[in-house]
Amino acid sequence: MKKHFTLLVATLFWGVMGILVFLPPPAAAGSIKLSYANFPPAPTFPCVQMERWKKEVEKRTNGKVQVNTYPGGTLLGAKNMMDGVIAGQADIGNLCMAYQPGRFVITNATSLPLGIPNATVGSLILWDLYQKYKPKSFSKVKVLTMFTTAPANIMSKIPIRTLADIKGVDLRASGGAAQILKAWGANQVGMPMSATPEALQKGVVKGLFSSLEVMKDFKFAEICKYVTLTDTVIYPFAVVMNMDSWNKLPDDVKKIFDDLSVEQAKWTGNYMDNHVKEAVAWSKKTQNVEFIQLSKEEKAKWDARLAPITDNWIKKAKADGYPAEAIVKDIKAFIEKYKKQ
Ligand code: DTR
Repeated sequence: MKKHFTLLVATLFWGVMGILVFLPPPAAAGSIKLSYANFPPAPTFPCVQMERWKKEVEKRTNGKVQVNTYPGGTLLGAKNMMDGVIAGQADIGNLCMAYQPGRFVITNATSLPLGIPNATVGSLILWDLYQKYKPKSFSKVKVLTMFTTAPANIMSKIPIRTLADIKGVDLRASGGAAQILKAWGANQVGMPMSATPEALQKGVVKGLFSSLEVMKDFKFAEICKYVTLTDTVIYPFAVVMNMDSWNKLPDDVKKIFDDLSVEQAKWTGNYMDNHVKEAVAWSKKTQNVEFIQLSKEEKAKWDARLAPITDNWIKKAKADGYPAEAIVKDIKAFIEKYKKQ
């Protein structure tokens, strides 16, 4: 009996040891380290969403993945984000596609004046569009999520109430929004958001065209005492990952990242929409900013100037080999779908 017992214990012992020897070691906390680059300063919305993604990933992987974030262009800047990630200078990067209009033709079509009402709807539309067309411009990276800003408005040092007021005024915008400023007769100056505070300070531009949360996050309300409400176009963003870094991830981590894609898009859109409201209230209350609502007749004139933009885009994109009509039709259909929800 005693002999049998000893044998049993020995068998169990060596059995367990055997299993331990052949099992892969459990992944230690922080065993996968990923760098995540971003171009604007930490308090702005692209970085707020980055920190939220980091927190969710670290939580959902039980700390197996550690994400080290680099805001403010400390690892990669606005214009070399995509190529830097492709080259592996960062594992992950967040880019504003509007800064390279010719590179991201399909996804940048979301910044045509088609009436995207807010960032939540915009972000979901952009993600659907990406999923449907899987543009070649992203073939060298893994796309983790996409999102958009809220619609753009004019923030300026001088009041802009009519098309006559905006004529020839130096205003900053990029990508699709740039064309819109030009159509209204402004002197459009292109630069990433990260370069805008200095340009405003030095007087290189008299204002900018963007979503209004920047009034608070960049303290533009201290300089720009006027906002002309146009609620026109959104700016699309993408979060991309180096393909080798992605391929090296274990399947359970890949699944966690994939499960987060659309959730992160929606979270960011929602954060942006709420934050714009906060920034507007703050600008009115503490900075005495005047919010100018265009009269109906004036607005009709501004809208009429935008009418040819989509048709011109279709012509050009078609000539370049893109299914341009279908893209515009899809964006319009996605707008209706999400507006209803
Ligand atoms: N509207 C785009 C993108 C943008 C909007 N808010 C922020 C904050 C930080 C960086 C970029 C942006 C733009 O004007 O560049």
